[in-house]
Amino acid sequence: MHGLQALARARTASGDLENAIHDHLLYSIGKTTAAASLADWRMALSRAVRDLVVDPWFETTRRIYAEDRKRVYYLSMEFLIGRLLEDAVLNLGIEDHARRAMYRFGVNYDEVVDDEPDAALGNGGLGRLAACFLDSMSTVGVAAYGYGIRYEHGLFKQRFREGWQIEQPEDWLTQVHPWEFQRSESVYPIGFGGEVRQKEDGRTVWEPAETVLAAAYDTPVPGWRGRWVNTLRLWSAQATQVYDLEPFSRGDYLAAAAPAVLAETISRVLYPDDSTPQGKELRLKQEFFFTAASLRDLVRRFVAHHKDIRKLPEKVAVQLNDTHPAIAGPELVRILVDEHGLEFDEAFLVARGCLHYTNHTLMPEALERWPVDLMWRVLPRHMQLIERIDEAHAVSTHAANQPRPDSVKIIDGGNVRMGDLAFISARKVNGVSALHTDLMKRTVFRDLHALHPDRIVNQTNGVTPRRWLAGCNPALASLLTEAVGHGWETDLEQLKVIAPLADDAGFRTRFSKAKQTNKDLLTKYLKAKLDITVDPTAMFDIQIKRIHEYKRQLMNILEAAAAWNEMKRNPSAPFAPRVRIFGGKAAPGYAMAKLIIKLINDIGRTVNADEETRDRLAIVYPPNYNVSMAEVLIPAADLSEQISTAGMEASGTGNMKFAMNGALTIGTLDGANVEIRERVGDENIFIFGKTADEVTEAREQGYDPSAAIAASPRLAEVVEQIASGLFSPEDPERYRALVDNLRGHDWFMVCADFDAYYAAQREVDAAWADKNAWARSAVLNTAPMGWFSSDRTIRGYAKDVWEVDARV
Ligand code: CR1
Repeated sequence: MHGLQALARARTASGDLENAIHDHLLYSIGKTTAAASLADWRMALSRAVRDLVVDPWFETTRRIYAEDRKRVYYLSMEFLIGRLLEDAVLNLGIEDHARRAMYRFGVNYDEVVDDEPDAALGNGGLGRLAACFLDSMSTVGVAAYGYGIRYEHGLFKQRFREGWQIEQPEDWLTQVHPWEFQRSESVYPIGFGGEVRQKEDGRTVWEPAETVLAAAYDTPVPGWRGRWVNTLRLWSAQATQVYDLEPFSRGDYLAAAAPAVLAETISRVLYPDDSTPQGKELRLKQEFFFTAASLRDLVRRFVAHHKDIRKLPEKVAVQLNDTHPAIAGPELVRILVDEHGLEFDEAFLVARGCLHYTNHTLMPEALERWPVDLMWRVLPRHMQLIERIDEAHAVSTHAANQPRPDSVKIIDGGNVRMGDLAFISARKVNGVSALHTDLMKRTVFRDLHALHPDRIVNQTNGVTPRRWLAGCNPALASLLTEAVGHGWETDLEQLKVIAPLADDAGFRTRFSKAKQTNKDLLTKYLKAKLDITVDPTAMFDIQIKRIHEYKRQLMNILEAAAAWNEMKRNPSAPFAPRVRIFGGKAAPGYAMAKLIIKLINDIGRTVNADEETRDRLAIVYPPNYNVSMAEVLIPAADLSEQISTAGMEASGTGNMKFAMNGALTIGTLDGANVEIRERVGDENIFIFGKTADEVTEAREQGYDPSAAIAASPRLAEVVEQIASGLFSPEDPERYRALVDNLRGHDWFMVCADFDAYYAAQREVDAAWADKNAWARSAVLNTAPMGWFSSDRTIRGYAKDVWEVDARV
């Protein structure tokens, strides 16, 4: 049967799916129904669902070739895709049948879905954005490949031991990954080190000292209803030689295996740093490894059907997700010059015609720099070309005698600055929110922007409403479908229709009921998984994201402690009962972030033990926050904490997911919060604190946190309690470094914004007291979220950046 027909049938009848599951269990997994474990059932169901995607996948490929479409290649070190089974079932529209089929086998569908390990091939926002973009490119019909690394170990698992973060290795690939196809024909040798030689015919050749193989594994990415299916191609590192026979025959088995172990190290683990790179040689090798393999692959695909390599930009748009793949500039030039015989100038133009770069952060410590000597050692030919690119750029923008500011140099102070390399190598450079894009022009890229005023564009981030509304929040999704009909899943602007219903008491009640259903589910989840009891009628106040000083989880927990003090002092004060939930991991080497985790847990321990305040305040920090946990937390949130120091959070995407699911935001005017406020209106969001310009100004004027503490008795009290060991009686000195930093430095302005935050939280309490008004605001948060669908974002890239069709 034709694949599309099979898919259509699978949507109308469950019998076929049932047979397919049964056959896979028997013939692919090799188990009988009687002997099958939960994991076996999951494999069988996953395989049966994957089968339904394969024909539409080939169909999509045929169309792309037939129409000779320009393709997008999204190069990203991270794809935080999470679980795939439930998402595929949702996208294909076969959930009822999948449920029924499993039920007939006597198996609980929800347990099967829950058995899947998260594919945690990313750290946070940047990686999750890439995953949302894959979903949207398949849904709006952009011909695309995602290219990344098939890490054997994704982001570490977080445990708490006495409240301290402990990292444990993640091992999602110890089980078969049922979604991927190994492509043994797509294997490329990737070189490192060695020498560059000038041939007699004038050609330059790079002779690497070491070679590792990049082997392709493909995962199909079905869009809505399987009408379009793109590919996520992840590269796994393999040794050119599995065994070194000489030491093996001597009986030295370790030495015999060593080359393979070393080679495979390249795709072994994801670096667990978010926004703060470590300049490790292995990381540089990872970056070059997947970038070079991806470029080799896309050039091969192009030349198979087109004669003139100079026409590459007509058919190829490469997106560099941050600077991690920025070596693509020199590598593409190298391919064009050394392998295709183009002159440097022309090669650079062709390369630049294909490349685009997204910047995700302005923090100076987050901009990648590689020492020049390391680069010469690992990538000698690329280093030559980087010098050439730097020089050519200087010549084209500055007269010979005109001084060139350091800020427009790629090589500076013994380092290669990857942001500048990416900027100079790219046709378009984009920021991820309006504010961030504006700040890019005014700060990090000010001088480059002046030289190339048309290059920077904005593409505000978005999130896929399939996973982050339809999938994770069935209660709200069905209410929305009743109100506006189907169609909002792929056209989120349709939700605007519910705005007037905010004034309809019946609708508000149903909206609140959906929220309560999700809060009850979260309550059960916390009880079942962590044995934590919370009151589902309390306000669920949630901050989930990586732990970072600029994200200010510290300010959140300080405010919780100040509220607790006030409750004790003034028992009749009108505090709304709250469950304050934290979730997130700290980079293993980030000592201050780990201390903040411990502080949250210490304050939680003290506050949760207090009988006097138990009915109004609980602090909960479930360990190992990941995509699957977010899918339970976000639909259950009443209040979304987006409280970064203004100017520091490039966009945020959690903020969008919360608002979409009807949570109200308390936040600063940072990143995409600004655009959320524009849409939900001032009266449906709690904005506080310094603006980005005010933060800069305060720093310039020599901000002194001790003055801010002195001016705020509540803050002073909490800081003193922490300093004196109230929350850590077994080790009163524990928070010395944290307190010293707050009193003496406080770069992220926790003290400066504290009182404003405290006041905003009391406004939240007051608003919570009027359940009707709160529900109204919640509806008015969901209604205008069309702008934050990643479909909108992808259409923007397709039009303004890639110049490709978006059409299924
Ligand atoms: C930013 O911190 C943004 C995501 C996706 C993060 C966050 O504000 O939403 O990117 N940056 O654009 C990042 O991970 C390496 O930098």
